[in-house]
Amino acid sequence: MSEVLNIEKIGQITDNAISEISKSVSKDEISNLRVKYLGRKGIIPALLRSIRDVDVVDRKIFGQELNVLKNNLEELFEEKINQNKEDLYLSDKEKSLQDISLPGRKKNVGTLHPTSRVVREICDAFLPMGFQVVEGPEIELDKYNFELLNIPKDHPSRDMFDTFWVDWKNDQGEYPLLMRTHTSPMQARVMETTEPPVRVLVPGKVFRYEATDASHEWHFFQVEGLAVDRGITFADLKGTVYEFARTIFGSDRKIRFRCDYFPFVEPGVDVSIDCFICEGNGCRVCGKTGWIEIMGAGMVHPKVLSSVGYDPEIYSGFAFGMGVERIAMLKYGIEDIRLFYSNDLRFLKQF
Ligand code: FA5
Repeated sequence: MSEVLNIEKIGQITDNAISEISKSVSKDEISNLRVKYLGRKGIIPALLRSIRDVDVVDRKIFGQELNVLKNNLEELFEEKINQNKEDLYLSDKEKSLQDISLPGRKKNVGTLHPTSRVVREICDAFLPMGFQVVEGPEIELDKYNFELLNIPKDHPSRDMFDTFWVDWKNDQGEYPLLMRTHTSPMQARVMETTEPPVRVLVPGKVFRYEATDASHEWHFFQVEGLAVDRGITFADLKGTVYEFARTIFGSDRKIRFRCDYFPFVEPGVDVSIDCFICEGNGCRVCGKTGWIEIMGAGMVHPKVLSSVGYDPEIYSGFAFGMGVERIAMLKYGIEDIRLFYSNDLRFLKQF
């Protein structure tokens, strides 16, 4: 057996290394020890080089022993550093500069975005009335956004829903994909795959090619509602909307139903709440009308029911689509819708 390398020597080096590493406390000590044992000119590489002086028969066993030792030491250094990372990474000088009497660093905890908060509040208001929440795609087919909702190509009401189109042609040379302009396409998608009774709520983002002002954004959230069954009437729609408005705004707010036109309902209405800023007198937020429109609604058009395979002689239903930011504005007294997506932390932190 060689004078240079023997089992006792490896054992001794192992003991020394373990004891020195476990006693080390600072970043400097650890890195000096790593150089001492594992550095290019360190003890372990030197021993590995000296294997060539060992008898051929013993070479293999020493090689294995040294490699095990090398791996063990690497693991030990790793563990030591992880044990108390912060402490070890501070040099002695850095530690002497630490002032332990300073107050701790505050962790930044995020809050829910006001839109997410209000989407949840809206869903919570409808769940006790038996509605289920479902979601749909933001990039939608023309078929669902328009055609199945009784808005054929070249129908003038498409102008109300100008939007962004995806630059992709199908085999017929058409551009059928768009950023959905409302959550109503989910009416058709749900009815296509479900037998009545249906009672769903669809929160989601919508997009319009629209100039922005205090109450208009080009991207905003809607929550769609749809209920279809035998014998559903306009009174059910009114009762549901009143119940929702009372839960969200309390019983003091005034609610206004007015006739409106949407090709996928008949009759159609828009629902407004009295303006929280001017208390109905007229201001820039309500466009000097005293009312803020929060949703479109109506009885599902018989053509829409037929287009998804429901018999309008048997089934009827109501639908509504509300603007989430408008509800949040009314609920929290926010005067400009553009604040929602301007990423100003002073605004967002209030929620
Ligand atoms: C619709 O989007 C219809 N799909 C609603 C509907 C559903 C009617 C089911 C009938 C049956 P409208 O474009 O009016 O309708 O939008 C609905 C609500 O979204 C409005 O009442 C308003 O609260 C909100 N909204 C509309 N445009 C904007 C906008 N540019 N910025 C912010 N909120 C908007």
